[in-house]
Amino acid sequence: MRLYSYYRSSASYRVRIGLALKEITYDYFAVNLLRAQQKSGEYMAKNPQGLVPALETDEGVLISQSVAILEWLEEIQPQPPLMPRDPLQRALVRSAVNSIVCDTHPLNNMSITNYLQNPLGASAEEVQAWYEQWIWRGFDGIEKTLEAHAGTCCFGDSPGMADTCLIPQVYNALRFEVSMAAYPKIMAVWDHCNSLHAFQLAHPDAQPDTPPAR
Ligand SMILES: N[C@@H](CCC(=O)N[C@@H](CS)C(=O)NCC(=O)O)C(=O)O
Repeated sequence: MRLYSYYRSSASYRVRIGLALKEITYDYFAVNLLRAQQKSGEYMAKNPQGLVPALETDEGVLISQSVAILEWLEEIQPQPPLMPRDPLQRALVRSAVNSIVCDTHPLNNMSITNYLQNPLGASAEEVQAWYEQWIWRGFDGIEKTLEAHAGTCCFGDSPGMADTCLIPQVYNALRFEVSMAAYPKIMAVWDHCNSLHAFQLAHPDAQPDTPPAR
């Protein structure tokens, strides 16, 4: 299969973690967001949503949306599982996932923060305040969830769907210098997950399109 990805895209990072946890090999196809390649005619013909990630199956079918891709991976290759078996636990994991992918990430996506600046005229300080506001609102809830359910990972001691979504969001927060002082549980999960090989393979610093270190 082929993954359309950008090294710093957190939604792509989610899928890379899922693929690495399941040890599924894939071809990496870089889509450079800074050059707006996600809006090119060639890419839009494949993925009319014009976003990364997208996963092309061996049959040539293109799946967009990171969580749809992760759920499909879970269905075609259940081991190791990204979701618990118990229905109530599954609902709790989905709740944490949705908090990140529906309520936090979309508000801080590059196209949103760019729009705040142009045409809306927000200053760099206002954009930073916007960014922090939505990260903190989301992470306040996630921290409480982890207080109740975390082990070394978001839910217990095995990395799963919630970790695939949380770790890229923390990466983004740190990249934009958002204070994480109020979130010791989130940072403990961050530290643990980053010690795992699958998360290291998926990290933005380790992708084929990662620019060489200066
Ligand atoms: N809900 C989508 C979000 C995808 C998304 O927002 N991707 C960003 C990168 S993280 C993107 O392609 N941005 C380019 C743009 O907004 O034009 C998913 O989970 O896959």
